[in-house]
Amino acid sequence: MSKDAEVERSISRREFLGIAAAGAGVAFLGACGGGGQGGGGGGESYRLTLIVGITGDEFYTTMECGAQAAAQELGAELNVQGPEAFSPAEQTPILNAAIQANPDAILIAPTDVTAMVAPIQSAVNQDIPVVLVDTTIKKEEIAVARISSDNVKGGMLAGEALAKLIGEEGKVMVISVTPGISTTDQRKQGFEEAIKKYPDIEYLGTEYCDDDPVKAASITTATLRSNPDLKGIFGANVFSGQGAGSGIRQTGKKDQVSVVAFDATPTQVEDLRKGNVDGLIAQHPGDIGDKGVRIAVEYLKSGEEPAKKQITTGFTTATRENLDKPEVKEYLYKAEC
Ligand code: T6T
Repeated sequence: MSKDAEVERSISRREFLGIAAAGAGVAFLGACGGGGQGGGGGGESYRLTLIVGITGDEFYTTMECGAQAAAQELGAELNVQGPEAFSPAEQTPILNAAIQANPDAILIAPTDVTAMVAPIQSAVNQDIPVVLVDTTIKKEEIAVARISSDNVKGGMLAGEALAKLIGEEGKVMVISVTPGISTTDQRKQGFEEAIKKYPDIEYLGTEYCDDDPVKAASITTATLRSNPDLKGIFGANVFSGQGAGSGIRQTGKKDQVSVVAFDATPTQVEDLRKGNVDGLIAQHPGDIGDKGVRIAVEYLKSGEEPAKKQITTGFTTATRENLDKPEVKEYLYKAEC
């Protein structure tokens, strides 16, 4: 199928996800063997629930793989759920239902720093320990711990990488999801701090795609129409980055515009190979999931919170040059476990 046909055929993300989620709903769980039940590691089989930020996102699929493997090893049972859109309105009823099921602990990636405080507080009020994975809330002290990347640092890494790619001069922009998501807001902050050092870089600001790659692609093509001399784009997460990549593909401007994006899904890796994207900041979602389960089980066993409540996981920068190196491949995201 030609690229243009591929682009023309693109359907709205929600439509795509409606289809995918129907299949993925099954695949999502299936992808990771549907709950540990391993029975190893100390006899007590805790029931854990992981609520991701959005389904159909390989960042969270990879996180689930790490979490399921740890649950298997520790003999815990892990069920995974998530909303079809990265929104507190869709995530809250899922959390409320999970609380009703009274699991031993909940791991959650809150979809908004403010709106998810009260729903998470109600879990804590019912003595269900909560571990925050990836994103956080304003009142994070109510959680046992938080495991995430250092997103400000990640944004600075992206800013430095993009500045180098464009020769430290020219117009750049950021495409992010929506204000109020702790991770992508921190990446934007880090990126802005990094490029401030370069007097010849003109920052056009941030546009939001509501986690829709089709919208991110049209933001890219529209910005290129109004700024035909655009030189760089930072995509703050999977769908912002995938959209920037397809926008560059659609306009054929890959030799003019450099794109650095957060995350490393199979689609993003393909765009990197083809030159529509020039650098990826891969997080380690498998480690976030693994550590989240271990901390939850340890807390259930001992009642002790970890010494440090903020546990920070690493990054791996992927380029066309190092993409096939084993130490990079290891951190590319999975579509299934
Ligand atoms: O970038 C990740 C995650 O860290 C962020 O909180 C939300 O977006 C992703 O899931 C990727 O789509």
